[in-house]
Amino acid sequence: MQIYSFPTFNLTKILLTAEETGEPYTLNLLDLTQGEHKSEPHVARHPLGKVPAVEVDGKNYFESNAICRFIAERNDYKLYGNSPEQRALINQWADMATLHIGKWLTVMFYERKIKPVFFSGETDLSAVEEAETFLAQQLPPFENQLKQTEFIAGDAYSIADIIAFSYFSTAAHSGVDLSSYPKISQWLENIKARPSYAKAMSHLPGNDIFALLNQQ
Ligand SMILES: N[C@@H](CCC(=O)N[C@@H](CS)C(=O)NCC(=O)O)C(=O)O
Repeated sequence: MQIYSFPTFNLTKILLTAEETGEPYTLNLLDLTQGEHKSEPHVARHPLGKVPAVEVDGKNYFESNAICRFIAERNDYKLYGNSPEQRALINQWADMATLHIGKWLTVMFYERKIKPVFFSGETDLSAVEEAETFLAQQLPPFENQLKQTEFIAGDAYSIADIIAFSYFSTAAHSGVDLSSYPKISQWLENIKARPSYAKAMSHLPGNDIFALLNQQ
């Protein structure tokens, strides 16, 4: 599998899934500052000129969550449950993490970090306030679930954990305080302690998905 991306939390999902399942891959880093993600060859991979995108046997695929499911299915459904019921739970938590919590964590990350650092823009305080309001509603149910099960969709580590983790990994950079969520905080540390995390990060400059951001 050829992966095309610049370092971003959506790439984290794919790298962790590939490392956990044993999917062989080559990471091709695109230079964001040179606009390589908007170049003709990349737009052929991703019609919106976004990252990540992957190529397998001459075919291109985009959308990071869909790619995680694809990798898991190619590897005997590892990280993706043993039954339609298990997959329903995994998809449910992955979608909740993406469409709700992840959406607001992304707003915080964009407004507080990406916009000021890369675009010299001013943080939109009303957008931050809206995101904080929704996160205050949506984080407690996630915390409660982790009080009941070791992983977000049950007793097995799955792509739901990986997808959710990738959004949560932005929190420290956006000033989102998770200290009142001890289960979430511990779950994040446990994922970082897995060998797959260090292996995935070893492919990135600075061994960190956010190294580029911190250099700016
Ligand atoms: N839902 C997409 C999000 C893709 C996306 O927005 N990628 C961002 C980086 S995280 C990007 O390419 N931004 C550059 C741009 O839109 O020009 C996925 O999960 O793959």
